[in-house]
Amino acid sequence: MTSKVEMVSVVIPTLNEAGNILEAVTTIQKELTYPKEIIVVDGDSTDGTKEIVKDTNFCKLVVEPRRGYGIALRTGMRYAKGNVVVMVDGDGTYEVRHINLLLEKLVKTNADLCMATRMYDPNKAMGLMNFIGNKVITFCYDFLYGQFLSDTQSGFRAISHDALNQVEFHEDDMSFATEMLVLFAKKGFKMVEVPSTYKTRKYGKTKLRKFKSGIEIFTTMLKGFMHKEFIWRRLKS
Ligand SMILES: Nc1nc2c(ncn2[C@@H]2O[C@H](COP(=O)(O)OP(=O)(O)OP(=O)(O)O)[C@@H](O)[C@H]2O)c(=O)[nH]1
Ligand SMILES: [Mg+2]
Repeated sequence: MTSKVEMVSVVIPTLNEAGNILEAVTTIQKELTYPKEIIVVDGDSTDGTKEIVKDTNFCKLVVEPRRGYGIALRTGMRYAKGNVVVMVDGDGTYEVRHINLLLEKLVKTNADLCMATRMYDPNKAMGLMNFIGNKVITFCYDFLYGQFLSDTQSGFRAISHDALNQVEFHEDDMSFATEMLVLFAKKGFKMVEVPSTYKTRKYGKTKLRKFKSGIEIFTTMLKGFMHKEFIWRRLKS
């Protein structure tokens, strides 16, 4: 439940995003109208990302040398002081200008999580394989957990800090995003979406290993489902 945004902690994982990070953080600094802190969790990049972040003078830089998207976000969230945490990639692909829309919807619907969904993006910037994989994962997730989300793999989310404190994460890499939705569904937390747009990467390489991540995401979804009381509750609902 989020009735008010007092302060927003924006947590951004980066690994060699020197050509993307400045635009992302300056846009957030300019557009985000609530009291805020911007925490960049860098995986000890070698392309100058850390130096760019330091030079902004408005970001907090945390260096997390252990590999993994989930590890980076979990580390960053430990530093977050806001009552709302926003997570977003530092690769310039999400429309960070829409950050206030996520926060407004979170409060208006009194939700615990608001995600930017890329499924209504008129530019259709998501690659075909990612789009199909996402659709299959999202269909299975909605079916198993009784939700109506359209883009479970979106990494642009506004989250109640209080809700985050009530769950325990274990996933280290890309399946972290799915683990969050699994744990929130099991707690009965309210999850909503806001349509947003998406852009293709202009600089650097993707860190997503599609096959490995796909297996990990399905394992996470099924592991979460395989608890007797949860299956029973789902069947009764
Ligand atoms: N600190 C840290 N950041 C990471 C790590 N792996 C990925 N990231 C960052 O997490 C975000 C998501 O990774 P991406 O490579 O963009 O993955 P993706 O969004 O699935 O793939 P794209 O289609 O290329 O956008 C990016 O900002 C990465 O720089 C890591 O091991 N450590
Ligand atoms: Mg990305």
